[in-house]
Amino acid sequence: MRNLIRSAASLAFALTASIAFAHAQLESATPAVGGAVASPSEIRLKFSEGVEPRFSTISLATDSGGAVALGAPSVEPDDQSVLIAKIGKSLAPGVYTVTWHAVSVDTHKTQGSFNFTVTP
Ligand SMILES: [Cu+2]
Repeated sequence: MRNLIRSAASLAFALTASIAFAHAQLESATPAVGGAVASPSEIRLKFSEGVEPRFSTISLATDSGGAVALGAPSVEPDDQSVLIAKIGKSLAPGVYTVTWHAVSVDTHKTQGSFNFTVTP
């Protein structure tokens, strides 16, 4: 009986864990996480599931914390898991921080940030 309770508990935990993983996690980005690129024209974030562009945000900041203006986020027409924001100007060389808040199609919220470097 004790074993049965224990396996029921671990099954419940496994189910909870798999539900937790069903949120929009960042799978890849362009510019890449930690990458070094020439001045990019947009930021593309690939998530593990579809996201709602109206409720999701991408922001970009310089090394000194200054905000860089971005266009309103959108998703790829044929792939709702790719969130895109256009960068309105060319970026000076330096380290930039992307901060994102995603609301997935199941309304769950995730967030994160990463750096990339713009090369001269
Ligand atoms: Cu979720």
